[in-house]
Amino acid sequence: MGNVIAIIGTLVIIVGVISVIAVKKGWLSDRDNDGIADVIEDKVDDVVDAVEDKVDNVKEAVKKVTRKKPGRKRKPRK
Ligand SMILES: [Ca+2]
Repeated sequence: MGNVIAIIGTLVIIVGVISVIAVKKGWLSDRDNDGIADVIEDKVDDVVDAVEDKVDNVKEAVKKVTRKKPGRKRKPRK
């Protein structure tokens, strides 16, 4: 798991560096001039939105599972 995070982190840094270079060279547009290309910002927004949706779904699912349901008490052992 640590390796996966390291690989993703490395990829993010590489993409970030390429992005900054591409913006500086004028290959990619950058509407807010923060050095991160618009295409990448849009992609990151999409991914963040998707992840938030997934997190919400998981939270809802957990709530459903952990919610106490009336009339579903465990039978007492004899
Ligand atoms: Ca930007």
